[in-house]
Amino acid sequence: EFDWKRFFQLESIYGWLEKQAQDHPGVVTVLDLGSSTQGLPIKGVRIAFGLENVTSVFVESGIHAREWIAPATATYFIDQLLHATDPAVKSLARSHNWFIFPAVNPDGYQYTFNGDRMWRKNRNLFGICRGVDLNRNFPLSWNSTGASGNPCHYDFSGPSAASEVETQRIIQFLEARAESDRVRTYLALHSYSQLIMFPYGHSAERVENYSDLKEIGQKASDRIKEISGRVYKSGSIYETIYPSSGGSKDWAHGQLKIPITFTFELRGPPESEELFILSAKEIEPTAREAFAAVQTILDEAAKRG
Ligand code: 0X9
Ligand code: ZN
Repeated sequence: EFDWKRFFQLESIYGWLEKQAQDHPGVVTVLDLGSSTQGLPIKGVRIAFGLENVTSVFVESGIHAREWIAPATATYFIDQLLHATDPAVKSLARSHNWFIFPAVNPDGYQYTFNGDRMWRKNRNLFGICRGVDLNRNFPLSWNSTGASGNPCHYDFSGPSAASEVETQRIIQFLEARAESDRVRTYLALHSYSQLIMFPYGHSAERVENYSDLKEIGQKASDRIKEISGRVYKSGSIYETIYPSSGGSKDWAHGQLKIPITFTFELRGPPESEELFILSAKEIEPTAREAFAAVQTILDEAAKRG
């Protein structure tokens, strides 16, 4: 049985996605972005209740393998959008189309269960070391800052921009669908640090809608504070966490021109513990506050047109 009381492996997540499609015919479609480096599908769902003229939200989750709270939160989002009885959530679900991909780095995710719990990158082989940090591999100011050229490092940006098939799958999908499906929001889920961040990561340059994103991010943080008392800091990636290039949101915003782009750094465990290993008890409260933040982001974005 699938729930939010423990962490699930890739197969269980994919099985649960298929079940949602069976249970909600005409609303949920399972999509596959294509095969990973090691031949696993990159599955997600499209949720569309069939209203005309809606814009779409794209949720990318699990690009970093060890951040297990991200796929768990993404499936929580799907569950809420399909099953919530709260009228505000029902109306939010219907007023957008949703593309939600819980585990865009399936090789890495699987490897954190059967190899190394602390694995971050994909599993592509480069001589004696493995893995490209997919969140350094996107083709906007690729490899300019906060990324390594060494395949043995945790933040290896890859041999070239968009060298990795996982990166290419996301890019191809969005290049094909962003216009036609009117994707106006791109959300990425990570852990840990309790941050709500927007572009850019590669430079201090302010995006054209900086003040909107700053205000929207602040409202989302305020909302989380109300819900759980947790403090999430908000600001641009560059000014909030650390400079980094080749991130998916920088590309989605700077290249694809998706206006509303946020990266969530979700909860981590207490500082004394291994920082990516969050107790399963934290899944529900973390996902709940993150979903409330998503509601706020979309409500606030709608107000601003
Ligand atoms: O370093 C990262 O990629 C992210 N932090 S994490 O601890 N989850 O690894 C920060 C991502 C910042 N986002 C972009 N550079 N787009
Ligand atoms: Zn991450």
